[in-house]
Amino acid sequence: MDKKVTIVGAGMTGSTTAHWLADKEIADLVLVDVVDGMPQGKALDMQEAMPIIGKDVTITGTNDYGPTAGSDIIVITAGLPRKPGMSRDDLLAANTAIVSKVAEETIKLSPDAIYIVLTNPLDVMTYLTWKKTGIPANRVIGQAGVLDSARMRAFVAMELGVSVENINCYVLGGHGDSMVPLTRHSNVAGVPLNKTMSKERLDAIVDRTRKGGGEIVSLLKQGSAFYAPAAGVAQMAEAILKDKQLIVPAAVYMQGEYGLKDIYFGAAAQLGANGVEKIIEYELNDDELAELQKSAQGVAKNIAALGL
Ligand code: TXD
Repeated sequence: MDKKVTIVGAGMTGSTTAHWLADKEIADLVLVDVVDGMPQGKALDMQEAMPIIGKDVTITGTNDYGPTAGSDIIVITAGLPRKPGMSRDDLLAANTAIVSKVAEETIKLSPDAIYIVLTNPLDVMTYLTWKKTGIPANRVIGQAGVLDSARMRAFVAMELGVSVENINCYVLGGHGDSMVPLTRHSNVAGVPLNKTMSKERLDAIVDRTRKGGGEIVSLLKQGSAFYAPAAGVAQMAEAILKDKQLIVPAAVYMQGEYGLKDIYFGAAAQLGANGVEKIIEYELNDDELAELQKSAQGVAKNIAALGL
């Protein structure tokens, strides 16, 4: 393949991202991890699955960065996941050290790469990656909104018994409990969401969406969600590699949208060969805007704590 995607952190989300991407047959894959033998073992196992699913993808596992050289996309999932009872912000200190190193090492060998960050706390780690790589902000994107919106879409589909393909939901804001599901802009085959169910049911879906990550963490008891987050990364990587100009909610660098500046934050972003090609700004009412700004304050506080 003439495209290469590197995934740093070959744990649950990293290896599952490789799995979804291999199935799309759009790039060769490199899995990097600090654990001796683990990325090599997972890569080889996945490589051996390729004849079965009929995909000509080369998957390499490594503990050093050499094989990552010339990557088109670098996905960062390296870091600690949440344990039950932890918030995403509790991961800040440990993951700052890990993500800084990963960003600094990878950019040396792949100066033209576009970064997709997954490590939590997501908005802050995306900002950190942008700073540590020193590349233009359009080439650093955080994955959260695709996942949060997909959770909401899944819950709406379960409620209404309608195909997930008919359901459009948009969750903006920081990737935390203050995220902002935009119910007014969400719809089922064009019908506004609030016309499809009672306010009570819709409120319950909004609440479940906000707590969606925690629901999985408490069920799994160790680690956090991985199938859906990884599917989100794979969709974003595909949009970039194929220059699809696909609009998805993602953590992007805000330059005045919704009155926000100098933070990475969840907004609708058009993804193409240059990474973030455009940010789409919705018309929000005063309540929606206030919720977004409140969410932004939490992210800004953590970004300030990085002391960059
Ligand atoms: O939507 C989202 N953004 C998220 C984010 C959804 C799910 C998980 N989210 C976060 O991603 C989670 O809170 C964590 O911060 C990361 C990774 O979660 P994952 O579930 O994949 O964690 P694992 O299975 O522990 O994998 C992390 C791997 C593990 O194998 C470590 O050995 C490795 O990261 N690791 C490193 N790899 C390379 N280099 C360094 N320095 C390193 N340090 C740890």
